[in-house]
Amino acid sequence: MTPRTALTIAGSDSGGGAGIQADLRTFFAHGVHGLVALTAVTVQNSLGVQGFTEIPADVVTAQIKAVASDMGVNAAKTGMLATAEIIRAVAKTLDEVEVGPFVVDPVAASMTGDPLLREDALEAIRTELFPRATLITPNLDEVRLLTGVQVVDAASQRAAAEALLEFGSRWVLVKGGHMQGTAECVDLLSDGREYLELTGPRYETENTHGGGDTLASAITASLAKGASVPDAVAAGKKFIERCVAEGYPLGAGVGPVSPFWVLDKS
Ligand code: PXL
Repeated sequence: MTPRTALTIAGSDSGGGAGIQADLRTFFAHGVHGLVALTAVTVQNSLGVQGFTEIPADVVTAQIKAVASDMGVNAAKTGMLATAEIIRAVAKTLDEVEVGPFVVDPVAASMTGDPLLREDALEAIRTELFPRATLITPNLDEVRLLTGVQVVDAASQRAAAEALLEFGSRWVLVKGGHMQGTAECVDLLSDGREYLELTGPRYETENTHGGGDTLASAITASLAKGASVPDAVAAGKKFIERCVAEGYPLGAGVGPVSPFWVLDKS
């Protein structure tokens, strides 16, 4: 049996916790074959990102076309895109090939605060990628960078969702995990008609590296298998909760979230 496929258009994390490494193991954990268009190579460990080198935009395009034309892509996601040139190349390529539902995780910086995007590139994410996206999945720092809205409560979270939908995605998931002083993590999913609150536990852990990537790729994997956006997001939230609960220390800084619990199932 040929499995479903999902494509990640993202960067490599030498520490193996985030980026394509997180995406591929999340696809695997969902029984989905992972495809990759590599955008950048980061040099990093648990203490931070020492630097990155981007892949030439035409090579990013060629990777997407190679897999889409031959193997087929049932769903795709973007993570670290590094430059405005790569973002424009991805947008143009997605108009030319079929990739199914398309999730944009607007990665701007690492958990340690190191930039993963050149400065002029945020505007390109808003104008080139959001209008093509089935779903966008910003955290609260990215919401502030993209809209200027500072989310502090349910009302500002809803205002942020409305502002983000103006950029043209079908759905937005405003992730509440970074909200201060809340006992639970409340994410808001909306297509402008429905506003769905997803509430889950907040775990006391330092080891959350790769959490955003893992959630976006879990959602993408479910979409590749034919789930609706609300079902894929609900399943993705359950998956990331377990991965956060089981994150482990590795190195002196921030350890990764862990999908190892799926091994218990076999
Ligand atoms: O979690 C965001 C992210 C995405 N992609 C790469 C990263 C990180 C965070 O460090 O390194 C390659």
